[in-house]
Amino acid sequence: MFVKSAIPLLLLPSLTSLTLGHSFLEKVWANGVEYAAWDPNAGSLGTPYPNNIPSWYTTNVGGNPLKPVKANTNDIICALNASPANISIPINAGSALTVKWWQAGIPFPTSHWGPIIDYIAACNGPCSKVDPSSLKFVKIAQRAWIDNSTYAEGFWATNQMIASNGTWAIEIPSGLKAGEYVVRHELIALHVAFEAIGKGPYYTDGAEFYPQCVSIKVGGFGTKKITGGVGAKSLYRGDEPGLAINIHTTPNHADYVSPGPAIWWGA
Ligand SMILES: *[C@@H]1O[C@H](CO)[C@@H](O)[C@H](O)[C@H]1NC(C)=O
Ligand SMILES: *[C@@H]1O[C@H](CO)[C@@H](O)[C@H](O)[C@H]1NC(C)=O
Ligand SMILES: CC(=O)N[C@H]1CO[C@H](CO)[C@@H](O)[C@@H]1O
Ligand SMILES: [Cu+2]
Repeated sequence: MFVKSAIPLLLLPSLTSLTLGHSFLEKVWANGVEYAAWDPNAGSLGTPYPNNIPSWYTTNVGGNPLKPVKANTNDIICALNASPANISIPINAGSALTVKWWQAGIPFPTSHWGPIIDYIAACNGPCSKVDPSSLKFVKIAQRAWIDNSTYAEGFWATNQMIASNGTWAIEIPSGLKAGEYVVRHELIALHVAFEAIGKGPYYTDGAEFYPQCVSIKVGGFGTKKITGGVGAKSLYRGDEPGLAINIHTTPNHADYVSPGPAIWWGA
């Protein structure tokens, strides 16, 4: 939220609601096939939501973050006013779903240090028809602090994603049972997470959540069935040690604990 547009807003009357510098998915790859992702900025200017992309619809113009105050609302599930993609893309269990973040010439602001966490939920039928609030997510991957290099806050998963020009590979668990699933991929930025220290759950300020959802279809003969997942509205409160934290005091965060549940046994 610190990033301001350098472009005089008077020159861009139709874009005055955009906060440039935050981000959303530009592309997705699965089984060697490239797919476009949904561009909410184009959507706000009249581009219809396509019926042949796997990333979910959202009205999140500017790719803005959700604050802890939204952690128990529908928006935390798959971004602001999200609804399901019309297709679920084929992918083999055990292979990578690769996503790419990009907006306004950058993947994501480097000042937005924090973890990258991936979840998966079974749709129990076509994901295009699923009620988002019925999805029960399990955590399949997380990466947070990496080392004490580069910044006074250290080098984090978000910095690694930026260094890879916005791309991030999400391994779909091997042996996952055939069916349609929603992958909930999320960046969490901690640069202003200190604002929530001592404020209790669901505070108006603090850590920034950037969820994005992609619908996939797994084939094959896997046997791992997802059990024990939780609704996305129960993932975070905002006052966990990994969310209400001042990361600016040291580049060493080896003791950092990512928020949310433990990694699923099947991942
Ligand atoms: C970074 O960590 C290394 C050990 O991995 C340590 O030797 C070095 O002093 C640390 N640097 C800072 C600035 O804390
Ligand atoms: C980084 O990504 C942008 C947006 O997709 C692309 O135009 C550019 O060519 C990429 N740069 C490199 C070095 O791959
Ligand atoms: C034909 C069809 O079902 N289109 C849907 C595609 O996805 C968007 C976003 O969820 C829906 O609004 C459309 O109804
Ligand atoms: Cu921000």
